[in-house]
Amino acid sequence: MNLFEDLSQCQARREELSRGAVVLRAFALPDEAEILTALGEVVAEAPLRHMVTPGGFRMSVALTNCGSYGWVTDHTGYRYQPTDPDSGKPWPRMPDVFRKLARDAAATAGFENFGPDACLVNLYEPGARLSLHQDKNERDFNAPIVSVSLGLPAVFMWGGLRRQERPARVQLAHGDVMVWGGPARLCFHGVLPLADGCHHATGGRRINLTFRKAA
Ligand code: MD6
Ligand code: FE
Repeated sequence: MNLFEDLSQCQARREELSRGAVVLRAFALPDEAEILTALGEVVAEAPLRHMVTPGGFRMSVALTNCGSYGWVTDHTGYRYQPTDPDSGKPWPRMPDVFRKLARDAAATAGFENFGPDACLVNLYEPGARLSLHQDKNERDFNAPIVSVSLGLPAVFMWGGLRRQERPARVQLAHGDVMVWGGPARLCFHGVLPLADGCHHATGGRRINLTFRKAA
């Protein structure tokens, strides 16, 4: 048997959650080291911080951004902006390894030519969660969303187009990439409270990179 012959075993497994929503298992693993190095540089320039929702709640998830636009929230609302509200400076540029990963994942899921201009970096510590929501601050909904999971596994809630639909629970592990677009672009989604654990890449935390075409 030739161990190097069967390429199919290297290919990320592809799971379709609903029409337009695909999980690419382990898709980011080949780029793990490069991603973590680039992430360290982004976070050094624009530190992770807890933002406040328009309703006045401090988010349990800490966040930062890279790319031309960053997603922010404060008492006035949710929006994308070209500068970091803490420093007043532009967000760090999007590392090439991020841009390429997002483009390749989108294409593998059936969305060609994805050109993200915003990458939201989310840090989950144990207990951090994200309640069910739709991503609808972007200007047009033709582009998909690409979401990369790193570190501790999380339970992702994948719902429908109406909040009332009971969401499916999907485990997302280190290196998994989830892509949603087309008929799934406005589906409700969220993350259950992160469980304690220890991961070789991130310690006791989960990091999520979410790529969007914001403008
Ligand atoms: C995640 N994040 O962290 C998914 N959406 O796995 C999101 O869905 C998200 O963190 C809109 C705004 C901020 C987010
Ligand atoms: Fe979201």
